[in-house]
Amino acid sequence: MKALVTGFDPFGGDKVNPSSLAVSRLSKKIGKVAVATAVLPTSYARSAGVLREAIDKAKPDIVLCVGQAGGRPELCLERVGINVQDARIPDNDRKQPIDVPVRADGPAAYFSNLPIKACVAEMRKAGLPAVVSNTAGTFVCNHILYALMDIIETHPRRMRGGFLHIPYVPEQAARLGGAPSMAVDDIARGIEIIVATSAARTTDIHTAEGRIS
Ligand code: PCA
Repeated sequence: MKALVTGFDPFGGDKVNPSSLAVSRLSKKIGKVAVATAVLPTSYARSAGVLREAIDKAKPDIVLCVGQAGGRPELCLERVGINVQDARIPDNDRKQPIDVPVRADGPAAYFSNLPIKACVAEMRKAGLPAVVSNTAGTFVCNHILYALMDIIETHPRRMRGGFLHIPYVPEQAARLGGAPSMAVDDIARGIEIIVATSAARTTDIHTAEGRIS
């Protein structure tokens, strides 16, 4: 079995993006799963094309895209990508779309088809704070989750995919004062647990992870 794990390049004036830092630390093999990695540009226009090329090259069974959600305190495994782009800040191409669909004729949303609740349970068992998140926002990370699931939906090969939002790393939080952070090795461990759990099972567990907000 093969997995592709992607991170993003830095955006919004930051010098690092913890997602690509964590992805660069992954083992080449997680159990029996061979792991390929790629870094996507934080660009609405270019990210999905780079992802598609990486998928064509790696031919993965599982695709996990990872991105920074500065300010979130936990590993957030996303449930859904929505068909909207609404940027609060410009992307790395200085583009700032407002209320534009990811795919004009696409469905309103796509759900991740990874066993997200089982993955969250396994991360917690390993001592990592993790949650199921019901919004990936409306910036490039939501865009890529939607685009990934759209690729999977229309691809001849069966694949499963999802998206992990991660906190700042301590070196970012040290500059920001008061922001929650997580060590990059813990983030990498969380990613490895998601890959291993997704490889081990196709169905999810039936536990309540719903939230009021
Ligand atoms: N986080 C941004 C895009 C790239 C990244 O790492 C987001 O949450 O949309």
